Amino acid sequence: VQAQDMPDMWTKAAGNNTTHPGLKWFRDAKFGLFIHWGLYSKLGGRWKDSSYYGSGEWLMNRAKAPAGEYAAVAKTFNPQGFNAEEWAQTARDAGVRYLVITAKHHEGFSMYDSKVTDFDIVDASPYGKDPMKALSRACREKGIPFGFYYSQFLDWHEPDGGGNTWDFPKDKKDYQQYYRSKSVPQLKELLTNYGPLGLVWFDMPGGLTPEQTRQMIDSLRILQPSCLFSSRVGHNLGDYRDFGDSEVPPVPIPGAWESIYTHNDSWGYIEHDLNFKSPGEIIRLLSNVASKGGNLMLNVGPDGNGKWPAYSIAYLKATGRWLDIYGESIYGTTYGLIPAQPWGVTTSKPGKLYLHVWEMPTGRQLRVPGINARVKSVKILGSRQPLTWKQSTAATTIQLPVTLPDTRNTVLVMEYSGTQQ
Ligand code: FHN
Repeated sequence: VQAQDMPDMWTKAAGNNTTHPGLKWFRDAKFGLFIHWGLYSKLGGRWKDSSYYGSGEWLMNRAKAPAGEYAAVAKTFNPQGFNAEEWAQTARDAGVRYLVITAKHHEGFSMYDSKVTDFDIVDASPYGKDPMKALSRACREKGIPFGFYYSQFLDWHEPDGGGNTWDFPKDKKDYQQYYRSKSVPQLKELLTNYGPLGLVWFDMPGGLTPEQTRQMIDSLRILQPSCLFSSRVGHNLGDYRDFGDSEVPPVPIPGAWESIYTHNDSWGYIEHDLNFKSPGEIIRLLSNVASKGGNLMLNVGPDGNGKWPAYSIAYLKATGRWLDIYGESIYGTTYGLIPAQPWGVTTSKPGKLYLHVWEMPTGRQLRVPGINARVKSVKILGSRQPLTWKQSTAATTIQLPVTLPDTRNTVLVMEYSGTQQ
């Protein structure tokens, strides 16, 4: 199936701002780290006597916790184990090329020092420090573009915020007032107090017309013209496109876009969720998304003490070790030139086709159809040993060795000259 045969929902332009200065780094980055961290991280999926699985950050909503009672959790939120340098180092070891963290999720609690409200980690919690200052600095020192997730409409703590109808009746809500008094001023704080941001990751738009959304964007844009805004700002006004959660488009998509997955079954920390994707699953997911031309942003959920699940640390570092060898086939690439094959997927750079071999093909004969150019060499990345191949008009067939260095994904680079279709 080719892109032109797919319905609009997949192929619609990825954001409408193709000249934005941030798009270059974003498109080359390919792998981002998402972090959901808030009061829900301390609760870990438990409210009173009930335990919830999945979407830990939705706990307040799922338990219909009264806003006042839920807010009291802040008084015991004291993530002494948080260490910004350690987080940034793990991100580096994982090979991610940007990091996005929740400044405020739907629960309404600000994980940074906000002057707009007292319901924030500095004023309402014994922790009393701004972890976002430390993290933005640590990321900058390690050369990792840093961004904030911000829930601009859903805010279950505020009577005028979107979503909380169990405490605050819907017909009494003034969404405009909410934007004026909290969202927009907070977004301005985030764009002012944390140095240059790579992006702002908006989520779950609502309550604004296209014109109002445009005005909001304009008022924020002047603070940091190089900062990207995600498509969930609403009304197709973002700079790049985010697909739905855990969604990869079935065909290559041009432009700048992102697939978003979480490491286990929840965005926020859930104590009893150990369903972590293995390094092999992450590596194949990353290469699959890259083979369609997009970025993968993978989420981890640190706990209420500021520690990442041990599995997330171990598996992300294992992914980073794979990237140390095969990163050339991910970073700075675009979608592969041929569709997915029984053996795996492809990514490309000018004059190079990267063959991501997930499965040993029958007879160790790797068939690459449709290369309309002269193949010059085929090698396994990380090895100097050239492989033998035979090219015909229909396909190039490569003879693979008996064992491949990495059974999860061994990448071959095929260099060619002349035109490619
Ligand atoms: O409701 C949120 C959810 O909690 C999480 O933050 C995800 C991440 O993409 N975004 C929303 C659902 O799409």
